[in-house]
Amino acid sequence: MAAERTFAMLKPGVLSRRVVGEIISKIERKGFKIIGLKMMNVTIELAERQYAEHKGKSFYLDLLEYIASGPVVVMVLEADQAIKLFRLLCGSTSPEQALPGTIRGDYAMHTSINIIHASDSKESAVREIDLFFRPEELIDWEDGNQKWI
Ligand code: FUP
Repeated sequence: MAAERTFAMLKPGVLSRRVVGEIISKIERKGFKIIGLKMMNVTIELAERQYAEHKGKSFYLDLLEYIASGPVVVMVLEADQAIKLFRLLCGSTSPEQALPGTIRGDYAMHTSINIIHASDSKESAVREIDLFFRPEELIDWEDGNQKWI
């Protein structure tokens, strides 16, 4: 099966809560290959581009303010079916529906601050990776463990 790439963001608050390592551990333990990783501040302009599909919705302005409110950790993850499997690991958008064991199920209480972002389609993944990473920031390293994952 061809490896797929997806975009992940640990949203503002994860650094304050000191849980960056725990969440990345869950992502690694599942078997995703991290090929891009950095910490950054997101401007309102960048948040607008990331969430353009939600423009006009009731939660849109609060969402932009939240995403720009503190540093985030962004990643590009690679795996077979990375987009679908990573969204499963994150859990439902609403923490009320996210099952225990998922990242949102274990770390989030409210939809508006649901701790993690995961691309929802191939098109979104390509667009979001391109928005947040330059090509030279992605490292396609040799994965000797691939046959076990
Ligand atoms: P997801 O694909 O899981 O990130 O979910 P959506 O694209 O539907 O929503 C994007 C973000 O908007 C969510 F992560 C949180 C926020 N949101 C709200 O604050 N309220 C809502 O009712 C829906 C989404």
